[in-house]
This record gives sequence, structure tokens and C-alpha cells, in this order.
Amino acid sequence: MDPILLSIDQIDDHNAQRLDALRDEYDSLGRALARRGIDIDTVKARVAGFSLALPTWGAGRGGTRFAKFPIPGEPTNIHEKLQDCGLVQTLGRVTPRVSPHFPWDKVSDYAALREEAAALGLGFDAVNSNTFQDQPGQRHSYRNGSLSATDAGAREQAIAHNVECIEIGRKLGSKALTVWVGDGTNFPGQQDLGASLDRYLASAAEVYSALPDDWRMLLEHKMYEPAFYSSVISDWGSSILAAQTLGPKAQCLVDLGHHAPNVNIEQIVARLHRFGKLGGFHFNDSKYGDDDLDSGSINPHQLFLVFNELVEAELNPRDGFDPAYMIDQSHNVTDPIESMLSSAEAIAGAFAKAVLVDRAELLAAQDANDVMMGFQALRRAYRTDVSPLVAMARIEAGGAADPIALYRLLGWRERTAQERTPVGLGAGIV
Ligand code: PSV
Ligand code: MN
Repeated sequence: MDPILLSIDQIDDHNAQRLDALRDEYDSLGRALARRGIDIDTVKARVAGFSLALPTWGAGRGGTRFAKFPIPGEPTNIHEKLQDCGLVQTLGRVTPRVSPHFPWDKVSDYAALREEAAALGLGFDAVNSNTFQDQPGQRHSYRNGSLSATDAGAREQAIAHNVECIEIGRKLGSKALTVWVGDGTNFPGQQDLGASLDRYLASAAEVYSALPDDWRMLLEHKMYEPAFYSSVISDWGSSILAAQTLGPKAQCLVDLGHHAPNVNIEQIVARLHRFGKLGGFHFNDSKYGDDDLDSGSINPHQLFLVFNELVEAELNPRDGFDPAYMIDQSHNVTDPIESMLSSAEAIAGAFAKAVLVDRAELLAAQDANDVMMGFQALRRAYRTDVSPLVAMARIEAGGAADPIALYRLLGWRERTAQERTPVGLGAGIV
């Protein structure tokens, strides 16, 4: 496959046809914002500075527990996944990093992989360990847990895998390890709820001790699935207690789909930040559970409210607030490249809206207990159509005015369908 994904001319031609209309819309939005005392170019600069990572596994079609429906040309190895992520970044310009998952993305030469990614305009973000599946030839099964297993051999194997992920991550230029375990139970009485957490903490401490000085360990909680009665790190409470027990390099990672229904996620964000423990975010959307739907497709208002807290945290940082942002979605019925482009734009848009919130007005309303004006400060920002602003930031960074339209014109899938090995059927990922 040609590593040059598309020429600058192709993007320029595409943009040239749309630029006049976009300028008109941008200027109109600029005038509307100026009437609110907001300088559009300042907001655009904030948006231009916003970025997040793509998950390597998001480049492939996901699936449900029941089935996976592959599409021709989808990637089957890390090299092809990098190409697709590189294309997303070239067109969208919000996602300059990828977050790899091991052992799914194992190769023999990580220095070469780092160079390969750099040639595509990509760096590496947090590395993800996988002790929620058994691998061929593995000595101990994770059937009864990994870091929290009663079997010392399984625990040691899980610790060693996480330490290996850190070593790989160092070679890739990463600075964080994200740990999500599927450990838990399906039946009352299956495990001692206290002792399993003790075992998890002891194992996690060993992983923690292998972290380089400038690394973080991000603990990702999830209420249920694959465990349906209890999960060891089920909620933000368990997560922050574990992070506090482990030490300052341990922080919590919030995946939008991993909570009890109707939980106030923005409040969780604010709480974690209050204690300097908000380390990362997995963006997706959800209707019922960990649905891994496209960001902003179900509840865009929640996404905005989450960003309202994140922007607030940025403005009032505690303990070097520097969250690792990533998309974590399962693209079951769309072309993953299109979903990642659309989601990156939705996430950047939610960030832009949160930047528009008049913080002084919000604070004054809160201090005066003026409920309606506090709400209106958020509402005014939320209902602003920021798409011209996000598009202009993208174009100025070298991206496409309409990334999905240009992607379709490229015939990328038709090409990759000719050149890539077809994916097998089967069930999807969690
Ligand atoms: C678990 O559901 C999760 O959100 C974790 O981030 C995993 O690493 C990822 O999904 C893999 O499917
Ligand atoms: Mn996740």
C-alpha cells in the first residue's frame, strides 16, 4: 500500500470548492460571538490545540457478542490500522496519536513501528494491556480473573504482561499504561468481594512499581460485562480508592459507557479532578450500557456537559491535569474511518461549545443562586452551531473541509479491498 495517503493538492482542490461558503458562515458566527464579547479567533486557536487519540482496534469493524460483519478492505494488522488512522488524521486533524492494545498489536520491531507511525503523522498515546482474554499458548487462564485471580500463577502472568506493555510503550514513546480488567463474578458467593480487591491492589502495586518516573497508570473502571454480578473495579469510587492506594502516578480513566444507567458522569469528572485523579477519558456514546456507539450520536448534551467540566478543569488545573483523551467505540454498522472522522468532529465540537461558556457569568449566577441564569449560561453555549469554527480550525491545520465527502471520493476501501487480506467472521470485541 502506498504510504502517501493523499496529496496536499487533493485536499486543496476539495477545500477550494467550499472555502467561500465556509468563510461566509465563519464570519457570521464571528459577528454573533463578538456580540457576546467572544473573539472567534481565540476560540479557534483553543480548538486547534485540542487533540485526542484513536484506538488501533477502532480502525477495524467491531461487533457484538453475537456476530461481526466485516467489510472488504478493513485492516487486519497494526500496519494497516496505522494507515487507516493516518488517513483519519490527514483528513480530520484532531487525532494525531494512536493508542495500541497488546497483544493485539504485537510486532517484532517497535522502533520501526514508531517510525512507520511518524511517517503517517502519528505518535503513540497510552498503551492498553489485555488480560481479559486468553491467548494461544498462554500458561494460565484468565477464566477466574487476572490481576485479582486466586491463582498466583494467573496473577503473576497478568503482572508480567502489564510490565511488558510498559516496556513496549517505552519503545513507542508512550507515557501511560491503561489497565482495564474484566475481573469479577457472575454469582453471589463466587468470590470474597474484599479479598479479590486486595489481590487486585497487590498485583497492581507490582505493575505500578515498574512504571518509569514520567509515566502514569490509568485505571479504567466498568460496572459490568463480562462480569455480571460484581466487577473488581466497578465504579469511580473503587477506581479512585485504588488510584489513591497505589500512589501519585495512578489516576482514573473514565469511559463514557462504563457507568450505571443515568449516572451523572459530569459530576464524576468534577469529583475525580477535585482530587487530582482524572487521568484519561474514553469517548463513545451509549443508550443502554457499554454500547460503544459513536460519540455524540445519542446524548450530545451529556458530551457537552462533560466537556464543560473538562474545560473548567483545564482552567483550574490540579496536580498537573493532563488527561489522555481517546475515542473508544465499536463500529459495527459503519465504515470505521467514517465513524472516527465523524466522532472526532463531534468531540472537538463539544469542546468548542464548552470553551464558549461565559465562565464569569456562570460563576456570578451560581454565587447569586440565580438558577435560571446559570442554566442559561450553559444553554447559550450549547445551542451555538460551532461547525464553521471547527471546520476552519481543521482546514488551517491542513485537513479537509468535509472529511467524509473527500474520504468517499478517494475510493480508499475499494483500494484496500484489493490489497488487504479479508477478515474472518466470528464474534466481536467487548
Ligand atoms: C472495555 O470495555 C474497554 O472499554 C476497555 O477500554 C478495553 O481496552 C476496550 O474496551 C477494548 O475493547
Ligand atoms: Mn474503554
